[in-house]
Order: sequence, then structure tokens, then C-alpha cells
Amino acid sequence: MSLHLYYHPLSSFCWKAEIALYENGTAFVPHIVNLMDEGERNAFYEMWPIGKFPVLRDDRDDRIIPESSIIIEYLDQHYPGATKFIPSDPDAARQMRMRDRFYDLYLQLPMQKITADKMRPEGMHDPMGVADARRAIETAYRMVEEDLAGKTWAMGDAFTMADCAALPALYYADFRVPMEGRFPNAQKYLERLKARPSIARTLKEAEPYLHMVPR
Ligand SMILES: N[C@@H](CCC(=O)N[C@@H](CS)C(=O)NCC(=O)O)C(=O)O
Repeated sequence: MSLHLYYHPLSSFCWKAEIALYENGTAFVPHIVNLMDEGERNAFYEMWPIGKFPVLRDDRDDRIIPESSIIIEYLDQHYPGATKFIPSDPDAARQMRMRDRFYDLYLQLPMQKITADKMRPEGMHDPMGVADARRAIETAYRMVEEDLAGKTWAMGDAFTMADCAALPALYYADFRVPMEGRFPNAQKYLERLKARPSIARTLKEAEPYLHMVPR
């Protein structure tokens, strides 16, 4: 098999890539990377010195493809399937990429900030940074709520890369800053996402690890 995914089943950005792979039934070899293990960490950094997963390796052309959005673009180009992640129309593609960036940068990153703060040692916390992150998430929720009005998926009727980005962002953000009925479009969208088979599978595989998420 030519595709190998280096990932961790708890990682929000890895979910994005897993969803895209499962969406089109694209065959791949999964490699769970335990960054706490020195040997595994060194081997992973050797492949991608930035040290962030997911990373896709394609043996067919001996290529390393890091970054969740770039992985999905690569799958769309080189391993196409029934779900087309990037719309063919250039304007629609740009709008889709905007939403993909939005979910990554303005929901996932502040959510990661809150989670990372929980793992910091006593005396090293950053309450101001966490308060900023919570505010950023609230702003993103309000914008997403408006954007989703009358839509099934982030771009309307078609499931795209933006939806692969939306699930991990909304799932974990809702865990950190609960929407609690304040954003009905976003909450219904999150439920639709969770019910999609590619996503249900990704979440099911994460289940045995979810107890490791810091409360
Ligand atoms: N921009 C990257 C972000 C990837 C990322 O932040 N991955 C996290 C897990 S969700 C990671 O590798 N964390 C491990 C670390 O920073 O040591 C992408 O879209 O793939």
C-alpha cells in the first residue's frame, strides 16, 4: 500500500486528514506516533522537523506531505474519489479555503491554546492568553452561526475540505467553551457532521484515547 498516515487518534488536526481518507475509502497504512517515546519522536522529527502531525507519506512517488489542508489537497489531486474536497469552480474553491482556514486558525488554534495551558506545570499558566482564546472562540461561534444559516455543509450542499476542518474545530471547541444552546445552526451542523460515516468512524477510533484529553 502506498499511503502511510503518521498521526495520533486524539489529535484534532489528524482527524481532518482521517476524515478525508475515510470519506473516499482511500486505503492507507496508519502509524500512531507517540511523541512521548524518544525513539518515535526522533524518527518523526527526522521525517518532518516541525514535529506536528498529521503527515502523509506516499511511497508511490516517495513524497512526504505534511499539513492537514495540504494532505487533503493532495488526496483530491492524486487519489480522487466520490467526495471532491476542493470545488472545481475557482471562486467556490477560494471561499472553501477561507472556511478551512477559518476553522483551523480561529477555532482550533484557540482551542489548542486552552488545552495546552491545562498541561502546563503549576506556576506556568497563562490566564490572559486563555481568556483571549475563549473570546476568540466566542467570536468564531457567532460568525459560524451566521455563515451556516440555511446550509447543510460549510459550502452548502456539497461536503468539502472545509467540513473536514469544521468537525475537529467545533467538537473540541464545544468541549472547552460549550455552545449550550446559544448557537443552534452550529450545534445542528456539529450533529450532522458527527453522523457522517467517515466522521463517526474517526470519532469511534478516538474513543479509547479520549480519557487522555486533559479536563
Ligand atoms: N497546521 C498543522 C497543525 C498540526 C498540529 O497542530 N498538530 C498537533 C496535534 S493536533 C501536533 O502535532 N501537536 C504535537 C506537538 O506540537 O508537539 C496542520 O494543519 O496539520
